[in-house]
Parts: sequence; structure tokens; C-alpha cells
Amino acid sequence: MQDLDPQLVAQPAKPVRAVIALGSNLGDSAGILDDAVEAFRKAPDIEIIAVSPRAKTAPVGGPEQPDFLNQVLIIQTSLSPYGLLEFGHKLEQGAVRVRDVRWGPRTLDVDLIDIDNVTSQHPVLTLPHPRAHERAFVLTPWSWADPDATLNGVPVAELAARADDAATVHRVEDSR
Ligand code: PH2
Ligand code: MG
Ligand code: MG
Repeated sequence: MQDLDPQLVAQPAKPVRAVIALGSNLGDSAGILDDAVEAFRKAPDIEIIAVSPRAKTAPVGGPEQPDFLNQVLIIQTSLSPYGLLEFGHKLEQGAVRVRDVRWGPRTLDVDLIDIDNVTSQHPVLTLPHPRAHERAFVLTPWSWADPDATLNGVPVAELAARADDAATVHRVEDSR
């Protein structure tokens, strides 16, 4: 494996804030997201600060595929950025994610959007997430969970309104 930047593997002295985006468009998406949120709740190194409402969203990019359910979690964690990435990958594997088509359908996608404002251009983990600023399916639920959130100094709600997919993001009160 490539060497990681020290900042990606450094464990914080105090828990730091992080933003996680969840997505699913294969299988029982509501149940899969319920299980993912529960796994974050149970993780000893993670405390959930806010869970966004879910959004039904039209797929952005990739082949023709079903709509997604998307959701954002705001957490506090004592994991390193890379530790949190690995935790997300384990959840994806637990949901038997099939990783065959880039941007194609998936049972569970766990993306690390931001952790403690760390910036990284490392190929293993780019921070903040390199496409989050233009994706309403991430930004809109994020703004619901944290109305004051900013990304690169810009209010997330403002970025969400400007995103190409803004009109395709619909809040679901009960995703079952
Ligand atoms: N994830 C992608 C690509 N496209 N579109 C929507 N609506 N929601 C997603 O979570 C999503 C996507 C790659 O991870
Ligand atoms: Mg993704
Ligand atoms: Mg991903």
C-alpha cells in the first residue's frame, strides 16, 4: 500500500467532528441505512451528533440505475481519518457491496466528506471529499442536519441550491 500522510493516520488528542454521507440504491435501502446508522451508534470511537432526514435522489453519473436514498451523519470521533475510512469500508463490505461499476448501483456507500477540516490530496483519501461541493444529494441532507455548516468557507445550503442535481433531491419523512 502507498504510504499515507501522517495527518491521515494521526489519532486526534480529543474527538473531532466529521461528516459522513451514506447512500444506497440496491436492495432494502431503508433497512441498509438503518443498519449503517446503528453501526455508527454502536462504534466505541464514534458519537453521533446529528442524523439527517433521508432524501430520495436521482442518480448522478454512472449507468442508468435506480434512485438513491441518501443521508448524512455528523459525528465526533477519536479515529484518525484513515481509521474512519476503514470503518466505512467495513460497513460497505458488511452490506455486501458490489464494487464493479464506478458510480454504479450499490447496496451501501459510506463516504467521508470532512473530518476536522483536514485537507488531503492523497489518492487513498482526498479531503474534503472532492465532489461533495457540487452534489446536492450530499449537501442538502447535510444542511438539514447542520443548517450552519460550511464547506471551504461557503454555506452548505448555498452550495446545495447551486448544485446541478438540486431539483432531484426530495426529503422522505419515512423511507420505508
Ligand atoms: N453516489 C455516487 C454517484 N451518484 N447519485 C446519487 N443520487 N446518490 C449517490 O449517493 C451517488 C450518486 C457515487 O458514490
Ligand atoms: Mg459516493
Ligand atoms: Mg464511496
